Order: sequence, then structure tokens, then C-alpha cells
Amino acid sequence: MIILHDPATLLHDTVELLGSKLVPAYESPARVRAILESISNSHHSLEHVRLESRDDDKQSLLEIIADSHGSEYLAHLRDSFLQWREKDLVEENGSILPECFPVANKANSANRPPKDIFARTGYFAFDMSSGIMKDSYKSILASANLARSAVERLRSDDLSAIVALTRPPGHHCNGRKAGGYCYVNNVAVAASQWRKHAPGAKIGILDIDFHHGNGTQDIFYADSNTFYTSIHGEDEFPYYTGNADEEGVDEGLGANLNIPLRPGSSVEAYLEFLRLAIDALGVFAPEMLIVSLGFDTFRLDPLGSFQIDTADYETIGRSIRERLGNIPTAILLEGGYVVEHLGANLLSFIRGWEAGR
Ligand code: SP5
Ligand code: ZN
Repeated sequence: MIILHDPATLLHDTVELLGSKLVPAYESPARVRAILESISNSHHSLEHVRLESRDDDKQSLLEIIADSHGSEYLAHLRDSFLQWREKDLVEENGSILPECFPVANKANSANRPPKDIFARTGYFAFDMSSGIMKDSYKSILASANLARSAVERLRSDDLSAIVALTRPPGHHCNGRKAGGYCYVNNVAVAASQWRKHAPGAKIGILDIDFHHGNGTQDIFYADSNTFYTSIHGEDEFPYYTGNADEEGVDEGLGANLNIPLRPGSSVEAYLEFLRLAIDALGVFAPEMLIVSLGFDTFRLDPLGSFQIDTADYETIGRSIRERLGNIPTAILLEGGYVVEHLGANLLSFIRGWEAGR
């Protein structure tokens, strides 16, 4: 398997409010470092991508991101840390977090960015796990660029699948707000990149992070050419989406399939529902598949509650490949927070994928 990594994704290192404590964000550079370590001891080929050194690449990347992300939001991700710095509101090695979120109210729909520099951080986020530090924007773009590069490699090399070590992850971002450690939706970037070559192409998205990919669902909710399906913890973060009755809207009605599973679900239950998601994707018959791969379904994960073990990821990888493996697939990293097990879990998934042909 070819695995793509950009060292700039390791720069973003922030804090979050978790429960009652401000802590180093669980979504940390150590996650990808651990994966890199495991890959270096395997036969897989790790390829480095370096966005920073390519200005022309950055320009075209921004155009692709702009398909699904608002310009004021992107400017906020780019500029807000420096704006706080200029006013000495944050230390050079600090992080900025929201102070106040917009709420629907009777007087107005609170849909304009506020002028106040503190308030804007809340306007462009939906939770307190999306801190912005001095290098966040570099990592955010590097991560999105990995998603784009994965698609380019799939197209040019005629590969069945490729893995991108996208960090920060993307599936909670809807193009207007950061949240759940996500700033740019890497899945949407990959989809746009594919459609740059194949306008209107049917694309399938399989989201197997523990959490519902509210951002991805939102971006494609009215799109009949994009089938989104997710298996996730019921009534868990991000709390306001992920119900089975969310089936898409307008043209997109029927192209969204949510499969919430009880917290604590066994691997047997998981695999049964995974089968449903895979079958639905098979029926949709996309020309390209994107997998949002999260390892917070792991039994020890502090942010998840499923009973999935390392060896089970092999079964999961194989099940997907057996049914959908003739579809070019970009596998993008989402969550997974037990650093010591991340590498083994990813290698297990890939082993299954490779066995499933
Ligand atoms: C990409 C990704 O996996 N983002 C997840 C962010 C989750 N952040 C909030 C977690 C809140 C957990 N609350 C305690 C639940 C303990 N079961
Ligand atoms: Zn997650």
C-alpha cells in the first residue's frame, strides 16, 4: 500500500476543553508519529508530500477547498492567530479557542460574522476542541493537500487504493465551522479533486470513524451524486446529527445513510451493520470511493465505546475491499486516540484490504 504523509501535518499542536479540563488535544502530532513508526517497520511504501515548497500547488489547492468552504471562514483559519498575536491576546506558543457561539434568536438568525476578534473564533467553530495555534493553518492545508494528492495518485497510477495520513482530520467540518478537531473537510477536497477530472462523477463515502461525520453529511446532503454512509456511536459527539432518519434532502434524498450503533456495541454487531453500509454503497455503484477511517472505534479509545480490537480492523478492511475493491479508493485518516495502538490498527486494516482482492 502507498501511504502519503506531509511533515507539515505534525506542526499543529493545540489544546481542547474536555469535560471540565483544558488539556492538550487528544488529536496530537504523536498520533501520526506513531503511525509513521509502525509503517517504517513494515513493507509498505511511505511517500512524503511537501506542500510548503510549492506555491502553485497551494493556489490550486485553495481553489479546490473553496468549492466547499467559505472564504471568510478560510481567512479566519489563516489570519486569526496572527490577529490575536498582534493585540497580544495570545502567547506565541498558545492556542485560541472560542468564547461565545452564535445561537438562533428571535431578533436575527445570527448569521453574520461578528466584528469582535474573540467572538469571531466562536462564530467559525461549533465546539471547544478546535483550537488554532501559530502553525495550524500550515497543517490544515498540508492535510487537505494529502487528500488531493491521494486522488491524483489514484488517477495517474491506476491504484486500487491509497492511504493519506490526513491530520488534522476533516469529517466534522462543513466548510463554515471548525469542530471535533476538524478545520477543512478533507473528504470534500478529495471529492472535488476527483470531479475536476470527472465532472458529476458518482462518489461514495464510507465513514467508519466512531463519530458521525456531520460536516461531510452536511456538505453533500442535497447531492444525489454523492452517497454518504456512516456507522457511529448513537447519541455521541457531535450529538445533533447522525440519526437514521437523516436521509438527505431534495435531489440528495436517499443518498445519505446513517447507521447509529449503541455505545458498547460488539464487533459482531459492528460487522453486521458495516455490511449494510457496504451493500448500500455497492448498490449506488460509485466510480470512486472515499473512506473516512477513524480508529476511535478501538476498544480502548477514550473518545469511543465500541468493542473493536486490532485484529478486527483486518476483517473490516477485507470486507470493504471484497465488495467494493474494484472502485478506486482514497482512504483518509480521521480520529483514533490510543497512540500506542494506532500503527498496529492501521496496519491491520491494510492487511485486510490487501487480502480482500
Ligand atoms: C475526528 C474526531 O474523532 N473527532 C472527535 C472529537 C470528539 N470531541 C468531543 C469528545 C467528547 C467526549 N465526551 C466524553 C465521552 C466519553 N465517552
Ligand atoms: Zn472520531
